[in-house]
Amino acid sequence: MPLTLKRQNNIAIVTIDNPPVNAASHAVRQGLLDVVQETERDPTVQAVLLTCAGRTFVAGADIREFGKPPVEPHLPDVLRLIETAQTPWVAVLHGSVLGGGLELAMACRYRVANAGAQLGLPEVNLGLIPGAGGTVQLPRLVSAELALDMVAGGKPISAKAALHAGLIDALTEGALTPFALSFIDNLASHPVRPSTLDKAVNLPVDQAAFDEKVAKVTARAKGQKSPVAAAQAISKGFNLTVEEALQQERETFLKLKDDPQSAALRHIFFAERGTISLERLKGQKLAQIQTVGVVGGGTMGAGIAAACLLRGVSVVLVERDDDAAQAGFKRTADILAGSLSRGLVSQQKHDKMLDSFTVSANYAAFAHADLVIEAVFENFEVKAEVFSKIEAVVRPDAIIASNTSYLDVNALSQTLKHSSRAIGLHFFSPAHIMKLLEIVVPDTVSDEVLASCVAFGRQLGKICVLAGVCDGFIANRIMSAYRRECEYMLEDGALPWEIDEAMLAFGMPMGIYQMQDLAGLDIAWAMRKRQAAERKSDERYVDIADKLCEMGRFGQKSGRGWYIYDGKSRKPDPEVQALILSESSRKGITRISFSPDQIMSRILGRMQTEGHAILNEGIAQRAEDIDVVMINAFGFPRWTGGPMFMEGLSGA
Ligand code: T1G
Ligand code: NAD
Repeated sequence: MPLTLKRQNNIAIVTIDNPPVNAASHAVRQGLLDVVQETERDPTVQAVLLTCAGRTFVAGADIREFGKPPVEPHLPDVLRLIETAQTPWVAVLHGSVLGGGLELAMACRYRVANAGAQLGLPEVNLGLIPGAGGTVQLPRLVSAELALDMVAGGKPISAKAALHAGLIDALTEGALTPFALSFIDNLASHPVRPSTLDKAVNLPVDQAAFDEKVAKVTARAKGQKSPVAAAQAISKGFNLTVEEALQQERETFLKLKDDPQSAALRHIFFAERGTISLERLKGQKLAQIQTVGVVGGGTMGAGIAAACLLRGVSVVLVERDDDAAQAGFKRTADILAGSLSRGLVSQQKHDKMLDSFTVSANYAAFAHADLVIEAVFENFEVKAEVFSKIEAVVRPDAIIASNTSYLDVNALSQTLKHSSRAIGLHFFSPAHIMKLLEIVVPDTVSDEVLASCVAFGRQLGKICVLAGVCDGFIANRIMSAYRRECEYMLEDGALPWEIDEAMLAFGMPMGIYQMQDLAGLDIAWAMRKRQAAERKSDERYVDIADKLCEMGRFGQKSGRGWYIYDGKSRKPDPEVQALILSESSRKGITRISFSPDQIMSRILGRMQTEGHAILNEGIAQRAEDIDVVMINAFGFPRWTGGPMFMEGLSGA
């Protein structure tokens, strides 16, 4: 039984212990039901103190139970009993008080927390809305505006913000249970407050402003249903009785639970948490990585340096010369200043980061580095020279990594005397924000180095995915494949802005041509030129992108690419259209029109075909990893579950 009940004088202390996150599984619900019935029958119980063992209070309903037939008692039924109990319940909160866990806490008459607690209703991230009363309870404890943000946005708030908002009653930096017991003692001299659902709902301070917030939620949702449903549940709830509002919420919750979007979002929830399960990594001695060296202070080097500093790792950055080193310092410091100005870090933490950050033009600065990551130009010879310079100065046990986007990490490893310490750590731009880290596994890397880099990636808060060595690994290889497919469609009849529109309508954050213009057309051009020698003669090749580069059109940075840029505005360019039409006629292709669905079906088909090739070659461990990569590298819409999950769903 994941729940114990013990008495301390006239206080009943209930402890839930259901690792890893005390999810409100069937056994926990049954246990709570038994306790509320037992304590309601016992007049000697003055109050019930509800706490959890382990690292967190209840972090929600048990998501693993969602795909199965529901088993009684259902959470809302148990919570209503606690809500209306004669004996007041006091919830004692620590860790992640989320979803059904916060609904349980709000069903208690009082809530006390420790300073580190986070409180939220993240159900929208699983394609759901709260299903045990959260949309009705919350706007009775906090303002309508905050309730909308929390339920439709899904982001948790800190215990301090929760105290300020009226969501919790008291906060402690110290030991929680003694604090809660003395809190209960103080209650004795006060009448027990009404239950949460007996409170009047807090109406919007400014209805017009509130409606505007709801409209923004709807616009931002793009194709995802749950945020819109969450906003509707809150706004409609103002004009309903408690019973009507609870029923409305439950109906919406059950409908969304059976919606493919929720199945997709639950798939990704577990896929992102199960990316690395290699036997060879278990029990490996992990290198402690406290100081990281970075070579190259450009777009990626500065981002990687900031990503490390923001997670408390010291950084030494080396550039070609002092001017370039100072430029690298400034790029990184600008990123940290941005985090400070957005209140993501305190002044104290900001200053501490700058104190643990040094730049130099001398490789000897890496003498104490535990890991050195190169992010210099995407050229094999330049990277090989940098690798040998690093190996010449670092400790024998230091790890040497490359942030290359496409190059052969096996060949690069072999340029070292000790190739077992070489690995690929492929960050995505901007490296201090993007959650994904492709860990590229060369044939000769040691298990200890690999395991240490997985741990290091998690230390940086990254979702780590293992990738084998091939051109572009998982993300860029699939991107190259569907980019080729898009170029075939350009010759066959589509236009760049039509393809981008179709991708945006599908839910991608950006079309492929807009994305290329942002990254710069020259990087891919360099890669195509390098690949030219290996290209099969019978392989279809589209020259349009090369011709744009020969015309000096490298994208936003040159004011023209696939689009024409005038300041912030981006417009289709008749010159590009003319080039595309002339290429079709030069190749004798009769152009046809493409509907958005036809465009997306070709792109998805290509992603899935390349995904299968990657799986067959063992470049990716699982199909789920490909979904995790496409969603976290390119913003493939989460509520689809990813290209491989979609194929499973639709057989597309
Ligand atoms: N159910 C089942 N398993 C869960 C779980 C949950 N709610 N939350 C986490 N796990 C597992 C996870 O798969 C992993 O397993 C392990 O716990 C550690 O998780 C009625 C309907 C709590 C902030 O959305 O956000 O309540 O891989 O690696 O980084 O209205 O987990 O070790 O086998 O993520 O420290 C709402 C989801 C549910 C919270 C901890 N609740 N969880 O993060 O560890 S819907 C949520 C999280 C609901 C009600 C509705 C995070 C965390 P394994 P982890 P972490
Ligand atoms: P960049 O041109 O912005 O920066 C490269 C930096 O390396 C420059 O500042 C240059 O001075 C420095 N450099 C070059 N040779 C050096 C040497 N011998 N010693 C020290 N410093 C040297 O390039 P970037 O966009 O940051 O890309 C860097 C690497 O990261 C490339 O391999 C690229 O493929 C890869 N990458 C890029 C992106 C992206 O979106 N830009 C994403 C992932 C990976």
